[in-house]
Amino acid sequence: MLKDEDRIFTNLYGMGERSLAAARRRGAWDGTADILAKGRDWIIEEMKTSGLRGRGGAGFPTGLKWSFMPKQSDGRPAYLVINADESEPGTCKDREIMRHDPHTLIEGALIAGFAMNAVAGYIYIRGEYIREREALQAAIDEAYDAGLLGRNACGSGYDYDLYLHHGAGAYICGEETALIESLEGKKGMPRMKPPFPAGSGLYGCPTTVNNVESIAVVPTILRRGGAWFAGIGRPNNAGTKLFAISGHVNAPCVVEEAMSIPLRELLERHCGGVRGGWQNLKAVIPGGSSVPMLNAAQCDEAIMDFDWLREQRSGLGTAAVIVMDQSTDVIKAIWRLSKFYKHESCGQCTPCREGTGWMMRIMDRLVTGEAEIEEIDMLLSVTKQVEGHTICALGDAAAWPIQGLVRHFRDEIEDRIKARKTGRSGAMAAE
Ligand code: L3W
Ligand code: SF4
Repeated sequence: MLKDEDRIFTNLYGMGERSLAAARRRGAWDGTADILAKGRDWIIEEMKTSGLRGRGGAGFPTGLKWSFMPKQSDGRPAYLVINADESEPGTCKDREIMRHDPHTLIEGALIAGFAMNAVAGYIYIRGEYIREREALQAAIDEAYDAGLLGRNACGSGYDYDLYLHHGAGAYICGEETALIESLEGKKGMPRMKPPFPAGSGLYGCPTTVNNVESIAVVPTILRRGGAWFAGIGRPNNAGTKLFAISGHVNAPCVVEEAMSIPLRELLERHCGGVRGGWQNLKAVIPGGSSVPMLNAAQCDEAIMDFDWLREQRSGLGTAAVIVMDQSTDVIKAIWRLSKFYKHESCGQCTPCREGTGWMMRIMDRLVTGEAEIEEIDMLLSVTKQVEGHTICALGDAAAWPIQGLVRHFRDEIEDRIKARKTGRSGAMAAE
């Protein structure tokens, strides 16, 4: 369990003001100039020591990612891009940072930008986050007025501008290269990688894309030391983490906890437990809609971190925990996600464009029980042809939840098909 003194986000619930003065009282912008004075190499090394892994879904080591940025300018400007296009179903953690604690993000953006010698930072916020955009812009304006951003930012001798840009409602713009395309004013379509953004990103220039939470934890890590952050959680799974918990719990919430907290403790300590008690649990999606679900037996043992969940053929993803009790029609839940991915596919690669349609159409038949038993394996085979064969991770994200469904609930799918054939009405009609 995370100790109160180790909490980074002390205004997560908006109990205090979000103004610069209030943020300063909570410890933000304390000694920022001293941190910058320690230099770029020190900052990057300290971030590596902290063990912070990216909080946007992939868990790539943040310090290592920063170290890919060129040390010496080759004439091209460098950029930091902050991914605030929080669109993964179930995920609403970055929203809380932006609307209640925006100065943690802005201070982090300055330090991260400095560490990678960026001339500017861009925060790409999802279009639907209108109030969050207003809160963030007001905080950016305050920071400029106080001399914390802009020319000679924070008295460091370093010039750094921070811009807020809003998206227009496309999930795919949360993929880092689609986001870059969108920032450039083009249609949000992912690029092939490599080159990675550090080599050629925004306007063909060195760019690092980081998630909001990854950047907002940076100032506290550097004030308290990388070793402090690394001491929370398990090796390779360090730090504090925001979990967004929704679904069949008594009190859904966003909460900052220690990485590697057991799932059961997370739900019972912060959410009043599963509706109807732990024994009423059916399945949990532990990391946003893109990762395969856990069944009840796995949930008994579950440790909420990157490595444990990966060993279980699931993932921490964005740490959006979607809880489903025994009343849940899991086939329908995954069918709904299939519709989502089909709708959000940008369509530029064939396995994803066609495969998401195939998967959704078979799911249409499974959810009503109209399918044949053989179609379950046909569906699995389609997921295998999509997985790993696309430009970006959306193809995988569409395939994995279905694979998890079949792995854990094949019996339920078969029962529905058999019930339909024998005329019993166990089947749910698709909406
Ligand atoms: C330089 C190398 N850079 C990797 C960088 C890369 C990126 C980061 C991770 O997908 C996942 C996805 C969603 N040289 C590099 C390198 N990098 N190798 O490291 O890269 P990658 O490709 O592993 O992942 P990704 O494309 O960033 C993200 C999953 O997250 N997801 C959630 C998505 C939704 C949100 C949201 O709503 N906020 O994030 C949930 O699971 O499916 O698997 O920066 O450039 N050799
Ligand atoms: Fe577009 Fe899908 Fe290909 Fe990603 S995997 S680039 S969303 S078609």
